[in-house]
Amino acid sequence: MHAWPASEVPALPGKGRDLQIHDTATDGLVTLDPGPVARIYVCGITPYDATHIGHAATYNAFDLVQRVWLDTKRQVHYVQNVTDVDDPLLERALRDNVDWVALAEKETALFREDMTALRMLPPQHYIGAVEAIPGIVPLVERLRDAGAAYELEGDIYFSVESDPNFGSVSNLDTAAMRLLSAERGGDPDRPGKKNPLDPMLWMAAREGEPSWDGGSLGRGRPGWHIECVAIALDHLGMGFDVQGGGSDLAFPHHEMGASHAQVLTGEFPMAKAYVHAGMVALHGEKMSKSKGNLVFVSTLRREGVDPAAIRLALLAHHYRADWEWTDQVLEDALARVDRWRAAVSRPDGPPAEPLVEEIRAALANDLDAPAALAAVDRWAALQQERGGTDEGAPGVVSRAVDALLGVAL
Ligand code: 5CA
Ligand code: ZN
Repeated sequence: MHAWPASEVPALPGKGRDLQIHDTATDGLVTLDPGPVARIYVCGITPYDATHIGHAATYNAFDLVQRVWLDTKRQVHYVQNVTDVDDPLLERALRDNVDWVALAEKETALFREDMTALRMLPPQHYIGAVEAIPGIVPLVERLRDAGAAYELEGDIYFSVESDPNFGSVSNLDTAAMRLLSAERGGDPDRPGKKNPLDPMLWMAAREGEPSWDGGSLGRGRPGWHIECVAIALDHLGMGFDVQGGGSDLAFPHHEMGASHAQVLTGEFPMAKAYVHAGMVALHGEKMSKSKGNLVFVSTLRREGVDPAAIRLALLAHHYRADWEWTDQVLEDALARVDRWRAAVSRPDGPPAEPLVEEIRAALANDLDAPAALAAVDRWAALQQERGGTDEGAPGVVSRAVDALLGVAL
């Protein structure tokens, strides 16, 4: 499917630094050394209630990763999926008595609008689960033929015991994995499974639900984890630089995906870094579609909130932190946009180059956007209090804020 238009990324004087980022698998910072083309896969939305501030915060983190890479004069190959068929989408369509295809299309269209307004860089490949089915079926067949998958009443399950590295992404004990599996789309209590954690690869057609030709698998639809593996391997191959998502994807989604890929290719790991963003809450609870405690980007936009302020509200929190959306967060961001705009709207000002280096250093250090914002705040305050004589400095600052933070002043 088509993604959304790219906003221009201004070129800056000098060159950015290599990105050091937290990897969930090793629970430490890794310095990534991508080749001339950095490769990133970011898990996309399940399109039934998009785009809430939690989604936006997660995509903001991975947009920053790309902006750091682009600033090191690399190209970026970015792939994102859309889980346009899955249980929660079908359940919502049934609840609201709407066609599931129409629901997915509507929410995906809204997501594109929100991403465009927030100046998130688009993926080169934006792939729906449905369109990926022809690539998913042969992978499931291969896993089954290799003895890594088995059938249970027509459904096909992946055997986690077939992967010697199972557990290496999330590093959780069995009890924790079992709990999260039940919470996040798994079915640990289904009788007949070899291991309660085994995830579904292919679900046999159910009465009243959409299904596709699965060749030797029979009619059905794909499981969630194999969807992302098929799309990532097809467009990026093994050993890409970053797989990204919110922290609720570390287990089971990224763990299972890593296992599928390992058994399929015999290679390890699928991604050099597994990077996870913190969860955004509202009224003390994680913003989630199932709970319904959501603030939508599109609602804010309709109310006339400047997308640049929404983006600054996201950037004011470290991507790995869990944080809470409040009116105050938005007010602070609105005030910050005003201060920054006033500061760059003069022909001269304090020197820009040291600030550009500060922003670069902050982002290269595990995407420390709050530190980058603080540096711009200091420059803007200096401009406000004393001004400066460097001709063109405000223009450089404005371009740096755009190129590195995705905020158009
Ligand atoms: N389609 C799958 C991924 S393949 C999925 O998880 N979709 S989603 O719509 O539920 O979430 C999309 C992304 O937003 C995921 O990376 C998820 O971790 C992230 N996300 C969801 N809720 C929040 C939240 N409250 N705070 C931060 N990120 C969130
Ligand atoms: Zn995914």
